[in-house]
Amino acid sequence: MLMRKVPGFVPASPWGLRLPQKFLFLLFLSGLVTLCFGALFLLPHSSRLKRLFLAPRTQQPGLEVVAEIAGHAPAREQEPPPNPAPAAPAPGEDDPSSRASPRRRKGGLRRTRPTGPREEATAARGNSIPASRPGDEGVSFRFDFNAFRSRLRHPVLGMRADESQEPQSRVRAQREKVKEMMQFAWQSYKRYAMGKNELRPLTKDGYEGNMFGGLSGATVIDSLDTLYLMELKEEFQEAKAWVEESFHLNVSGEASLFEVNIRYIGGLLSAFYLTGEEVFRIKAIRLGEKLLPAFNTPTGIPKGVVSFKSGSWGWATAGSSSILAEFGSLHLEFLHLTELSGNQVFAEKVRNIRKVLRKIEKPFGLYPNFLSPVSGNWVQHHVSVGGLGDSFYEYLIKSWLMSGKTDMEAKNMYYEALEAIETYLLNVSPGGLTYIAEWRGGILDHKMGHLACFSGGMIALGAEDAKEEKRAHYRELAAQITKTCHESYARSDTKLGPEAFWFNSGREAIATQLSESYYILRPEVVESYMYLWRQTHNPIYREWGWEVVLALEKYCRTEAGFSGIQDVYSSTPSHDNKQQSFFLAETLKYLYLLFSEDDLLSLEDWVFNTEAHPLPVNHSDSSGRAWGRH
Ligand code: DMJ
Repeated sequence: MLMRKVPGFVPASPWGLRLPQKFLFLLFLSGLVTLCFGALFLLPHSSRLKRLFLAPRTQQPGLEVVAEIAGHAPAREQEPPPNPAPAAPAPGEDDPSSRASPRRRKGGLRRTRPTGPREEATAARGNSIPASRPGDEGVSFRFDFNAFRSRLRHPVLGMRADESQEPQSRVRAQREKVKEMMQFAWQSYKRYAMGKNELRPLTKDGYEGNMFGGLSGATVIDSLDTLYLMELKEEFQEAKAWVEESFHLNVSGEASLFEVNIRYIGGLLSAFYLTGEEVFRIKAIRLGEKLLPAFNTPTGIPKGVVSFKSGSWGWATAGSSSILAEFGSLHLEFLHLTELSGNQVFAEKVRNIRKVLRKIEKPFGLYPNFLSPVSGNWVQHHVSVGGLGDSFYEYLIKSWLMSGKTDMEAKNMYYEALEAIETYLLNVSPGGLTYIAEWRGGILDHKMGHLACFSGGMIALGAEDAKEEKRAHYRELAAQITKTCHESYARSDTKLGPEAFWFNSGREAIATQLSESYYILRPEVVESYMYLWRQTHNPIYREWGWEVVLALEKYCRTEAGFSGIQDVYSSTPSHDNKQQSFFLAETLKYLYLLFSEDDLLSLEDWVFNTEAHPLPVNHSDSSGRAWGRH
């Protein structure tokens, strides 16, 4: 309605109020509105009122991720929001959709969130943290551990070759030796550094480092599955008790998303799948939730560093690019986090990463190592199958295998990437050694990092599913690369390999400077021996593995644990005073598997994450049910 101004006339308000009264009324009204909105934003996350006003969270059916894992397109393709949606409510958080489902209520599981670490442990033991999550049909989620175990094709620890028949066999003695090394590494850590991230064997104390955002006990979590499979039962119980009572997640530092994922999440997931102990499942999920803020970038490609500080957006304080090997090595663990929690957010995050990578243009079909999480463009054209790139390729072929060979997208991406690598990076030295060089915008660095030596095992693992005409070729390529990596060990004084080695001016498979001559107990070479052994049963791989055992004993074993060395070309090398957690997770595990029967953690049932933590393959039964679904 148009109000015309009449000079000298003060209009009464529509409610017949005078000016002072009207002013007071408006003042009161604005106060009330401010109060209401203030209250809305100050209320706790779980508040119903807040849910009413803020964007609703969507929960997709648990079966959708199984379909995705099984290689079927999800029913609805979802564009990732610029700032991805928050995680579905954490276990114990109030979720309105749970009220909508009488069937879910009937499940009767308490949804009280423990408030501190001790409560976490207690709740875990008593299974009072919910095993159920809402699906879109209101079907309660429950992970059925027994159903999962019944679908494995082999007993987890194998049929146990009848040891009494060959009590003195060499391979048995070799296996026992590796077990003794693990026991020694664990006991030294326990004695001098229990609860710290890693042991410093020379100074006989612990080391926290700055990769884990305040989380402790990396060595404990990394050791769980190795202790279990070596049947070091007492030691396993010590590790488990520490996780129950002392592994606290209420930390607030900045952590490497990749390292926390592969070591902690991977270690906890494996420990759960091997034992069915709820404490591992619950801690894995809780920790997974703490990683989600890292994905709050415009593209959904996570930054490398996540802040655990509450209320933080999780953006890294350092670095403007994300690293291929880091954001490309989340897929296996995150699908299992969804599997064990029913929370689709984890799977959505890695599905989005895959989508970005699939769409982006690749120079010559190669994947450069750095990507901007803001623009989604490559930052520079450095390509490597070693550090910065390595486990991205590994996770493509392992995603295919973990899906029960149904994730066609991963399979295609893997073989396409491998073809490009072969075309542009693969070389044979004048001395006949096959190696994968590094590529800088078209120029090759004729070097291989120790990290790149995992690729022999990866190519062997992928050979069986390649096109018929390529299979023998990939088997041979895997063997040749593994032989080259062995040469890098054989050409040193210690029979341990350097961090990087070159193929230049007549010098082949050796480091050219002291700064690349160190060995930090890395696993990649014995990892490839293990895969090549399982594929070929050529005794040479056990021989080469045994050479490594002897060298570790001679040069890396100290009075209080194992240590890296600073120069593999010195017969009296100095120690670096660090027993890396991956030595217990990977190096000793792969050596033990090398001297064991093939059905101990059979590759038909398990894939190893890039920290050697076994995660189960998705076998479905005749009705199409998979993993722990029933
Ligand atoms: C481990 O943490 C993992 O294997 C990772 O993929 C690479 N680096 C170390 C071992 O060298």
